[in-house]
Amino acid sequence: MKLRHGIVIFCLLAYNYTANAQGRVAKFTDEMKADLCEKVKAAAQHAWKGYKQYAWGSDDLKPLTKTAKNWYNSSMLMTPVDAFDTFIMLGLTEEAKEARELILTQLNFNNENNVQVFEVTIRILAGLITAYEMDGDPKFLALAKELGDKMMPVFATPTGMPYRYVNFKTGRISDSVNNPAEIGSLMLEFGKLSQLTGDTKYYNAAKKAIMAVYKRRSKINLVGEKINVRTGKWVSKETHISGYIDSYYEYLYKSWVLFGDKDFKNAFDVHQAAIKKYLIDKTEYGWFLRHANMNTGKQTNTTYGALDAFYAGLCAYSGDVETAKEIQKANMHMWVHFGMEPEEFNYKTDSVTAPYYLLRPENIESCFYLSRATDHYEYLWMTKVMIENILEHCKTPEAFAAIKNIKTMEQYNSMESFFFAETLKYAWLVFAPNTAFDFSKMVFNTEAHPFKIESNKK
Ligand code: DMJ
Repeated sequence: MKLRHGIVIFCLLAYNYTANAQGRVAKFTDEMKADLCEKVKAAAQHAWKGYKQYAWGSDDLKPLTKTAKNWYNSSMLMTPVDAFDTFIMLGLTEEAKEARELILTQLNFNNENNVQVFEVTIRILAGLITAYEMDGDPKFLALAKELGDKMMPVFATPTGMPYRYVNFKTGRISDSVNNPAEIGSLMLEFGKLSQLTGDTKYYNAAKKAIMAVYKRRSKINLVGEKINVRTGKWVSKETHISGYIDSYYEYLYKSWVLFGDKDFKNAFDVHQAAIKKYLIDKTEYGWFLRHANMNTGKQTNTTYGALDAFYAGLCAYSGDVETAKEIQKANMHMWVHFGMEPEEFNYKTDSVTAPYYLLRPENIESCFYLSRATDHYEYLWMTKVMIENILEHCKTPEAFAAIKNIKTMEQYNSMESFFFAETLKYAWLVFAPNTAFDFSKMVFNTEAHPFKIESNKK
């Protein structure tokens, strides 16, 4: 991998913010932590102000045209639902009040939306569950239950694996070619709904679905990228830890933490051993994860990107801190090498294959888990670089915008709700006191909505 001209200076600077002349990581003072917490809070307020002014009641703000965007026919309040618990956590009481009021007065599912079950589950169902657990108003739980019930028809397949879409009005389900991430990443939310309502049907359906993927793993314990939920046959045998598969692994581990069900832990351990054996690619810039054939383990591609960066955090969280550190080295290289992380690049040819940055959280998320697992300042320095880059390049007069091309830093007309739910929350948590999030009491879903770990586990 060759370093580009100009990037070299950036990389040297990047190294300097983590290490002093003796090669030791410089101290990160309490004042610096407090200052960064304030900067992140101000960013959340700024982004919310833009949403309020130009997109109130809609799903998202389009920050460059200052217009509103809805995912479907009717708004699902993606931004307020995703943002609500971040505001509570960051102590933004006024903003939390506004989001709460909007959700409780406007959110309903009496419409004809044809929704993607995975996205609506991780953002809206999870956001409502967390809102209920944090706020206590039973209306949040009633909304969560209504939404869960609307989505239950997708599980009615011969394999138990869900269809991707459901129509709220007709209950019609569609798209039988699904993927491990969208199939598996319903477990925390539907399982939690069972705990809160006392009705086991949600837990059972979601468990049958995620375990149906596990059952169809290859002889070398890897899964493919696409699967037909009617026949149970793999449609794509490409394996990796990126989009379409990523949070399937994350939910196996987190479901073990949340529900104490050993089936999840066993499955996670089996996959983790295979991923380490076949997918990790050790380079001088850190450990990347390759793409391969799920049956042979043979490499098919050496692309890596923003979504893959979550894996360091999952390794740290599940106890494999040494692997996590090496992967985070690669993650940080990816960010610093280009001045901001690309959606995807080829780490062997050093070429960017998708040049945009969508305000994604995964790299910072991994720093959060690693900073807790190691107590090292290094991950605070890394987060400082990333969040300051975001504040510098993505800020608009009204809110924040994604980047269309990280080479030119031209902005793109999108501010995804996960910027509130995850990117800002994880960045703030990295600098906040450890008491702000207690791992023995809470688990984050894949959109960083915290769920309480019940003592009466299933
Ligand atoms: C989020 O919706 C979730 O983190 C999901 O698991 C992956 N994609 C986005 C953030 O990048």
